[in-house]
Amino acid sequence: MIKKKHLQELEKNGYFVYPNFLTKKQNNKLWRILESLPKKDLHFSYSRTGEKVKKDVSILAPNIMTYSKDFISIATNSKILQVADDYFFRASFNEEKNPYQVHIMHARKVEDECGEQQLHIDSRLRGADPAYMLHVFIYLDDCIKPHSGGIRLVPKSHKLKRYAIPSIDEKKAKEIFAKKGTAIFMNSSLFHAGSEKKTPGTRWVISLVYSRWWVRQPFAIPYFKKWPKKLTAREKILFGFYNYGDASIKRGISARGKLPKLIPIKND
Ligand SMILES: O=C(O)CCC(=O)C(=O)O
Ligand SMILES: [Fe+2]
Repeated sequence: MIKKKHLQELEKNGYFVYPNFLTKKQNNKLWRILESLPKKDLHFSYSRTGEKVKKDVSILAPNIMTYSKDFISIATNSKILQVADDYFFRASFNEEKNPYQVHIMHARKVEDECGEQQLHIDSRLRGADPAYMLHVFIYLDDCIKPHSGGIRLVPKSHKLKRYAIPSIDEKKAKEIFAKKGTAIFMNSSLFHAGSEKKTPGTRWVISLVYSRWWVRQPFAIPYFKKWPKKLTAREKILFGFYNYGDASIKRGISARGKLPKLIPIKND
């Protein structure tokens, strides 16, 4: 169960770690689906140097919710929505009944050896207030010791009005050692990075990101043609189906209801 202390940690430190978010069975199923994706659907990147050296290759599986309803269930899981409600209803407007959407959902694999990433933020907005993006990383492989490719984070850096500076921030970075099935909830303005991997085998992580409804999704999720199931109304809301002007006109309904009065619920 998500507790108040988790939400407080997210606010104060910019993250919290939630062990056993997935059962072993769920974890292994998701892992197997990812491993069986056709090579043509994967993106290979050479993180540091741009050169094709084995040590730096990482593999990205984009838009994984289109592969299996199991990924849809993760993205719409009540444990996550409980956190997202708390996170996004803050500083939203009275008229906004659904203030957030799935922003992006992908999985990243590093295998055997891979170099570390540099500390970065994916939200692009440093110290964003109100927070407008929320990351949920889910380990699908154990990262319980150094060099297994865990994620490192700089606690409290979500409040800084600057980007990461390696010479200052690397020494404050904390690597998250945890078993597979663990979820790391993170304010997307927190400095973080994948760490170096030297152990044999895979390290898959799901990156599931939510944003306020008015942020442009990097992939226009409602326009995907292939879904593994018919989406429920609630799932459509969460995947941002009503956040596109033209889509809502076609359906004869208004995307967001009345335009909000420009007064936030709370003055924070
Ligand atoms: O794979 C990881 O450990 C983190 C990935 C990440 O933060 C990113 O690619 O933006
Ligand atoms: Fe990142």
